[in-house]
Amino acid sequence: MFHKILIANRGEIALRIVRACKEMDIETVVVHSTADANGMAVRMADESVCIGPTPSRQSYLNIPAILTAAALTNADAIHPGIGFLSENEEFCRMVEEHGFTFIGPTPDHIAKMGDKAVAKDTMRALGLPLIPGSPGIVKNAEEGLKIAKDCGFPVLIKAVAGGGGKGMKIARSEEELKSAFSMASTEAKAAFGNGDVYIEKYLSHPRHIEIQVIGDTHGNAVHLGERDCSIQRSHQKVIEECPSPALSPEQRNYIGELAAECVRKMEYRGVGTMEFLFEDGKFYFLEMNTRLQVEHPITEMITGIDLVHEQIMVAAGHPLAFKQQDIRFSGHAVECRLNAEHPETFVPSPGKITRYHAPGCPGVRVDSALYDGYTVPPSYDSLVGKLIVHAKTREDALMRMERALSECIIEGIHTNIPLHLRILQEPEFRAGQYNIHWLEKLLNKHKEASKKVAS
Ligand code: MV4
Repeated sequence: MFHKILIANRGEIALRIVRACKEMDIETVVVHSTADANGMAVRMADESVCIGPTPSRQSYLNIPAILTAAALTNADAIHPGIGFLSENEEFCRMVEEHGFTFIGPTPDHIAKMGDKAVAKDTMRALGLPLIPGSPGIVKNAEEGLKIAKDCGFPVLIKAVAGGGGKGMKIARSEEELKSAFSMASTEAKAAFGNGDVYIEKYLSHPRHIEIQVIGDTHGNAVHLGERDCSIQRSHQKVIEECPSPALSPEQRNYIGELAAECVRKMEYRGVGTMEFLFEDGKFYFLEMNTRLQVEHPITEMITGIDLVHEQIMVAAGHPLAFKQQDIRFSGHAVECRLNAEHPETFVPSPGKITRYHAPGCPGVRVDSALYDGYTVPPSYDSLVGKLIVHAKTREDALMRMERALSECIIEGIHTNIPLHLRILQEPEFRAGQYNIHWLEKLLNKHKEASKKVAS
């Protein structure tokens, strides 16, 4: 087992990993930028190394600085956390080349799943259902028209180099296709330096369902159920829950087993998440994330499995401690992402925390690095914590979430807690009747309503 792990990340996820290491009696080194010198993870780690100034490029993305810190502190392994270098093939390769263990998949799997076309080809070959459309890049509008006619309008023209919703154009008819095709390609060329596009059937009202998987280096792989991540705004998840209110036990087993089978066949090592769109009872593979996810705690709450603990065990060469038949799903979990932002304008709201009180009682978990007197820096993303609840039923979990949110005190900055409370009041949300567009439609409705009041 590792003696010392270096955590190449910051904020709540760095603290999350420090905590898992402490429970495993593994020493921790946290690297940080000058802006994060007072971060909770730095305070809780056994050691910390300042690796550069505030800009991520000069700190959390600074590969030589991170590797040097690992060497100077005699770390055995490096945990990349989420974001930053966590899906960077070159970093993964360099970590291994310098004699450290990368706590995550192999560089080849990072590269394969990081290339959307290769990921789709891999999953197609493994029998996963894909969104109908072009097998690869579409050279021109004429070719695009043929594909659109095959799969039926509306279609989505997607930039190969795009992601997170960037570089996507809808075409609802033959007439629209030509202009949409050239706009998508031109914009992609300008935005990403690569104008290649592909075409897919446009799914107009899907849910975003992701499957948690984990594989070891002994040929074992299991799934840990799904998470419904459809409550999102501008491609940023806001609330996640599991199990999904939209899936039947049969659908859950079907897609879970399929995902686990793919991981087994790929000989994938570590935790991973397979993302799907789910519409009218059908799943469509979107992409695979080769890292831990922000929303991993809700899966931990219903399975009782510590995913960071498992990541470390697998990276150290241990076989999974459980088979698929050992995994039990119990109750319902919900996560509200706590952002330092204005609840209506979403403008980031960094600053000094003048008062902080976290909620408690059974079934309430707070993953946050906030504390009284901490200053939220303006230079990183606005996520400052996650409020997670667990209860026997979805109704009880939503009730508990409302109580916990109301009890949560974070003063000195704006947070999106009022937005969460508003969402929880919505009958459609309480009924589990929502898709990926639901929140943005709700916010637009509120915006229209407040304009009317103002006029
Ligand atoms: C789609 C889609 C509908 N139909 N593809 C957005 C970012 C990228 N991950 C893929 N995305 C989508 N692809 C087809 N053929 C709708 C989306 C989409 C979306 C997907 C998942 C979660 C949130 C989303 C928000 C807007 C659009």
